[in-house]
Amino acid sequence: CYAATTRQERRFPDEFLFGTATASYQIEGGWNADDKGENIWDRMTHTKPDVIKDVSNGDIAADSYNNYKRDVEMMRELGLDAYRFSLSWSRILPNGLSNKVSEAGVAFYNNYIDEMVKYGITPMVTLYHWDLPQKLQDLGGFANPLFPDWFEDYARVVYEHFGDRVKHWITFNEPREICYEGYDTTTKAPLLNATGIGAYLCAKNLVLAHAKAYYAYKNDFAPSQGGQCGITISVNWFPPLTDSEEDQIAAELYRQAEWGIYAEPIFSAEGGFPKELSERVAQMSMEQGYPRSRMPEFTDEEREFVRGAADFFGVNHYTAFLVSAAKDTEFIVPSVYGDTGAVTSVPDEWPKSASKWLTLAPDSILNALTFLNNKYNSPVFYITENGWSIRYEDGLEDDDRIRYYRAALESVLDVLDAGITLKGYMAWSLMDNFEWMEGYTERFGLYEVDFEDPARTRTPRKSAFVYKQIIKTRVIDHEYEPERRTMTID
Ligand code: PNW
Repeated sequence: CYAATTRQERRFPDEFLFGTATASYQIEGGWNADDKGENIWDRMTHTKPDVIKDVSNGDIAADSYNNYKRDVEMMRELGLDAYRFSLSWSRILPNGLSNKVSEAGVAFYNNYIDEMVKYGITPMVTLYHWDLPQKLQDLGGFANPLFPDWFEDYARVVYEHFGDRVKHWITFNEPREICYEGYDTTTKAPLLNATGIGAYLCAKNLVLAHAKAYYAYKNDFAPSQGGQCGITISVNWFPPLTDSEEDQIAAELYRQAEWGIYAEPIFSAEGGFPKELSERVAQMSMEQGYPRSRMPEFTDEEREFVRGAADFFGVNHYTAFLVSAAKDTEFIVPSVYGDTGAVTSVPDEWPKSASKWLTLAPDSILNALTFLNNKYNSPVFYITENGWSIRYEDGLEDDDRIRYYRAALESVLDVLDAGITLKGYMAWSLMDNFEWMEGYTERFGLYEVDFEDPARTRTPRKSAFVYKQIIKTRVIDHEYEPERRTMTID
């Protein structure tokens, strides 16, 4: 019968959005083009170049500032339904504040968006993907209580200029990487290293900023522009290593610290920070001699304001880790993971990428999305990033990336079969780019970029042909071998 055949074929629905994702600092270059202001990645890479593995930076990157037409041509070659990219705040507002809007900055994004829309590609725009204007960082950045106002002001400028064509808005990309890596440790700009303190402060202001930008859109723009606004959180899968009670508790605390402190205030029924973790931080803070918890509280009004402030949940998903209760591990005190008392491991048999943290874990998309769907009362989901790294030397034959994408997309089909509302999937990334602290040593691109070449020539890898075939046929054919490797626009 027809139903049985379609189930067997496992097709992606026609309205499912297939896309790719990028981020401004990682691809654009043009770091000081026209009147663009300095951001925290410009400052860090220029003043502390050694923190980047290959002592590189994003000054030119893939030079999308000049190559945007080629970028859109690649989207057309792949047959993408959608493209997720981010705006550089200091390109639009050179000083960070909205009293001065850069004409050149706005023109660049207008051109980029127009070129996509011309060919029927749906733009999905992230307002913030880690490149804070330096002037706002000088005032404390996400730790300043005025941060939510600054972000709302910026968001309004953006909706006003681009909202006629952009209907999918993402406020922040990955709060954990912003707050934990940037403020609690030294693994991302601005290297604050305020261990056990920075992440929690930043988390509260970030979700407030998100909610302000969300309601600005909902109340003042959505009625005429008719789009959606959400947030993207990195959610990997964190099962307990064993069934023991202590490993299960450890896994729950670990999930709360990884993504719960950002997701819970927005998507849970109660709002606010996750209960078990906030109780533990309060208790440990007391034992450590602090006069109050290192994790700030929400007032009732703030809690209500943030709760429910999203039209969709964007998930960046890459991998899984097994969690167990720490035994003899010495944690830095205080610290976020010290607060959890949990450690992670990865089985040897999971295939490894070029990135230390990234392995191919079975069924992790289905497991993570099922967990979120049950916990947060079935929101609308988009997978806003998912991808696999190789090394430059690996060239164009990226068979292990193909294996990863096929496994991931089978898991996406499992999610759809389970009745979860997942509306799209963005592969990270359209092309090789500046991989933050790893510089250009790890390559996530469906297209290779030659960073030695002033033209930044882009060449499709084998995986690009495979992804194209899946988008076109809406089916995963595990036997498909692209033969003639010339890209065309179909
Ligand atoms: C994402 N993890 O970061 C970022 O949004 C991208 O800018 C980045 O280039 C991409 O992933 C690849 O690294 C993540 O530990 C980094 O699972 C690490 C994790 C997740 C996301």
